[in-house]
Amino acid sequence: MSQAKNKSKKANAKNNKTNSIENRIEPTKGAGLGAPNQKLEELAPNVEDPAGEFLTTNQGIRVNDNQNSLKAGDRGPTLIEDFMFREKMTHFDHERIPERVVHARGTAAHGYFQVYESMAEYTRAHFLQDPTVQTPVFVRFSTVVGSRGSTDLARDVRGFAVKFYTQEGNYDLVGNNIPVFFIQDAIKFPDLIHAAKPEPHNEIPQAATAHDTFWDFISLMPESMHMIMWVMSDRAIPRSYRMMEGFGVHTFRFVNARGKARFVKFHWKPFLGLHAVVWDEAQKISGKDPDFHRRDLWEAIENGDFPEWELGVQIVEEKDEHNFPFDLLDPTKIIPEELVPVRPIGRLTLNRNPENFFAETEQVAFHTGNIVPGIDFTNDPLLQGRLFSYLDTQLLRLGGPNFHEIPINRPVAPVHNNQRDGFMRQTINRGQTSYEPNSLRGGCPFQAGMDLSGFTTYAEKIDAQKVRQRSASFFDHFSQARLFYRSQSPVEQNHIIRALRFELGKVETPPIRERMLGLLAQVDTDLANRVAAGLGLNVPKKLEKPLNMSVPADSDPRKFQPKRVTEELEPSPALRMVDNPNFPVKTIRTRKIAFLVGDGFDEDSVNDMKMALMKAGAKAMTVAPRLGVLTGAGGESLNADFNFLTGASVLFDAVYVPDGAASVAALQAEPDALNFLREAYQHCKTLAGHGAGVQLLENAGLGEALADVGLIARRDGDAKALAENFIVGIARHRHWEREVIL
Ligand code: HDE
Repeated sequence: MSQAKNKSKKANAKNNKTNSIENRIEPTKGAGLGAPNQKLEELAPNVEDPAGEFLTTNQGIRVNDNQNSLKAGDRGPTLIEDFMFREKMTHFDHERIPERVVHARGTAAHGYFQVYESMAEYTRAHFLQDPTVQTPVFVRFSTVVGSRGSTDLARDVRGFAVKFYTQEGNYDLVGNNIPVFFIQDAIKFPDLIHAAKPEPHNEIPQAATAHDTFWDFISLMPESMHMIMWVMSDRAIPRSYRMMEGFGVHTFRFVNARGKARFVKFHWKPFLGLHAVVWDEAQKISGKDPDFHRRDLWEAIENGDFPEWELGVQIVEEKDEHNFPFDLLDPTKIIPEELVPVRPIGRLTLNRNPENFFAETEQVAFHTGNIVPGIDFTNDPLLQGRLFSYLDTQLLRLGGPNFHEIPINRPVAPVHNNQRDGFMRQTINRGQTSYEPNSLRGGCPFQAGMDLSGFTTYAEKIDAQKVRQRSASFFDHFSQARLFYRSQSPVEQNHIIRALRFELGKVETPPIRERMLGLLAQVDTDLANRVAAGLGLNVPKKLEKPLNMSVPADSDPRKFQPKRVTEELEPSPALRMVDNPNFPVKTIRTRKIAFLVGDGFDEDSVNDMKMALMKAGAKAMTVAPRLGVLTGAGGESLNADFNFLTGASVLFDAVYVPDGAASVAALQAEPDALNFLREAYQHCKTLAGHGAGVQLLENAGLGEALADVGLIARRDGDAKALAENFIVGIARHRHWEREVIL
């Protein structure tokens, strides 16, 4: 391991010289940047635009009357002859396809990926060779448990699925925003998802794990404990898709042109840093704007604030496979960055929203089996199961074996083979032959040698018996859960505890709660005691022995007990969100700041602050007692973006109350304005008041808190001077010292 460590460190250092974080962090801005996107060009002929066109049937017949069906007399029955009516209604009746069984709720965008420097030493993948090549991508973010119409802010894992349209065919990196998973073997996946989904007898609750069946399953599944720590943390309620990490989760392989293989883990690191909302806020956003994340992504791209991530890799030499205190094939484990650094290798930029949600976002079909030469699988039993599931699920969801012909799924690389026919076949295959070998077409299409990008599987040596077993190296279920918990800041630990109190508090069957406390005690006794205190319970003295967990029939339960690991891993600061050393650059770019205003606002106080925030890349939006045009003290007009019914503090990152006595008086008369301020304060956001605006903060009961770092008041002087401090405050994201730790 130490050699692996040294080597990766060296590689990292070398890379950092050419690509220091300051150089890399400069955002790609503005529409039209980037080389022409080959995938978008390829999609263009499929885009339909009705501008200036006649309404027609699907057969191209122009429609003369789209208001009335054909009837026998104006009060008579509709005639079956009405082909226009029947075609329109039939199409409508068949508009729905099955939603994804998991990850049903999602949103996506186009963009491109560019490698920083050639990775030829590690992989022969074409898209990782040339820093001048921009590879088109389509990226879909999702939640896992909820239905298509559920809220974005559910406590859940987020999917982070990237389809690279490379010159060698499609490569899909179908990841999550959490680097581990609940289970170690794919055969448990249907059980896990059934337990998490709404309960089957009453279909309650939607998009939530806070119910009996989920925790019943988890309490019997100690291997899930590491993942549970992540899902109970703020990682599961991100502020934005643009502010979360992504992970390939499994260990994969890189294979270079000489056939040498190394293990690799993939990471996506967002340029905007890692940020979350608080749970109370998440629940309120779910009511005020269930499309919060979807809207955020869409608007950022429309505004030219292109979301960006850096692709990083952890590379491990094959000879070091067994030198870690965990198994690289176990998807409930991470490789701490302190053991193997993450080397940044390229940048992902999303710069174009889809034209049509259904055609692109809903019909895109990701598959872990879509890989290109230079990348290969490992025997992670979760990955192996996924290799079956994704293709299988597309067949049902997209209606047959030709879903690869749907425009969004088509590679930009040419497709030639002898597969034929099936429902909805689009390709018109010319010629007599549909088999290989053939002489009638000179053997076309040919197989490709490795030098011509022919895919070859890495020849891993396997010499084993067929067994239904799990390796003993998979049986440490708690040490990394502990590592994660102990690596968090106190406020983040508090959030995990409160999340567990919430979730287990919703569980109605007492033994499930108790079993969970027993498992939590294996992770950390302080954690278990604090969760127990919130539930009014005591932590059971001993873990039930042998643990009542899923054990194969005819097996000895004693052989399935979690392994105790005495060697503790050092806390990893890279696992926390607050003050994570990987994200040193604090920015307020793309943050939304609420300006509370009424008629009579002070123009300078509004405009100076607006300018300063805009310069720093944030967006000021006005919230007023009413919609329409407001008039300032000096007669200037200002449009109200929201009133107190359509806007709420949870939809903004910070709040500013500008000067203007009449404006403040109008706000004072609006009880929701004071609630707005109190709620933003409770969620630890930065608030600022200027001139008379300070009075409103005081009237909201925040007077005493004005010394607080996150509350910035100024009765005199200009808004410009105030802005500097305000921006520093917002860049901290939240002022956690305000939070009461219970
Ligand atoms: Fe998935 N997963 N998954 N999953 N998954 C699906 O495929 C599955 C797992 C992930 O935006 C399904 O097209 C099994 C891990 C994402 O369209 C399905 C197992 C990770 C998406 C499926 C897992 C993921 C899916 C449902 C356990 C992170 C959404 C619809 C072995 C590395 C992709 C579909 C999109 C979707 C199966 C576990 C990520 C049923 C059997 C671990 C991001 O095929």
